[in-house]
Amino acid sequence: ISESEIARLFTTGTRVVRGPDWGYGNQDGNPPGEGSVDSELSSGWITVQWDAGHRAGYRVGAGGKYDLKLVEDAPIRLVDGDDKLNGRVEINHDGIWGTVCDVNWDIQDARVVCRQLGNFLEAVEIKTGSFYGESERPIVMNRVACRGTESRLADCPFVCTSSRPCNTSQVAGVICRPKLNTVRLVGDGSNAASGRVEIYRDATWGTVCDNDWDTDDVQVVCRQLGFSGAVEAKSGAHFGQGEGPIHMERVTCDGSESQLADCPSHCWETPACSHAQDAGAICRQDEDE
Ligand SMILES: [Ca+2]
Ligand SMILES: [Ca+2]
Repeated sequence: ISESEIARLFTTGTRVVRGPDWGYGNQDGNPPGEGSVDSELSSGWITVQWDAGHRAGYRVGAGGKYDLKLVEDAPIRLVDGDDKLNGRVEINHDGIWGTVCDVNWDIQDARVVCRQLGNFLEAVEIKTGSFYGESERPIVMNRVACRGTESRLADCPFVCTSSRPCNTSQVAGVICRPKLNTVRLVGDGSNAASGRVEIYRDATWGTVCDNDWDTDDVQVVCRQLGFSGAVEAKSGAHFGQGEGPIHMERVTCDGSESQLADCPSHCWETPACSHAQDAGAICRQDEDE
């Protein structure tokens, strides 16, 4: 996360938490607790007004030193779909999960939901009329009116159901999907930083053939996923064989591309290889540096 992204996150009023043993060095010696940001980031510093009464300064982000965590405000989730990317929209307000009414529910609203669930997601479709089943939970938002650019569903204008009740058969749902050319690392023995390389294309996840697969290619995959670089390219389905299409073959990254999809490959031809040749990647993690 960059300094400018941190500045965007730690704005005045943002709720923050500090756990036991989180003190970097001897930064303030204060106990764990909750509070809110009292002044915005300047020269790498913010001040926090703690609920316990004390006020303290924190240096955030510089050199990867973090003492604070944002309190996740109004988190959302999709439930009762066939995976985590589709389902009934639920939002947590004051510790209670509630649902959303489908009146005025549209794709602009769904865009905000999918983005809040993950930067790599986009909205495909909205569902209305309690498509994912009725729920016992209270309906807490009605006539949601997102512009589509908000970062959280809670930031969109809406009418409270205390003033405008909504029927339990009118609960809203959403279908999200990964954006085109999103990559992921999966398979046997995989973790966040290593696994079989899969890329999302033609509305489905597919693998990459290991012909010409090398560390220049892995470098690009790792950076696209937010790692600092590559450790090793793996071939021969090292992390197990994938399913579905093989989306790329003879990948020829020079290592400077920002995403795997920018690298030349034989994309006019059906790859002449099998899943026994699925490519893998091992990325560099901080503790390896
Ligand atoms: Ca709307
Ligand atoms: Ca290559």
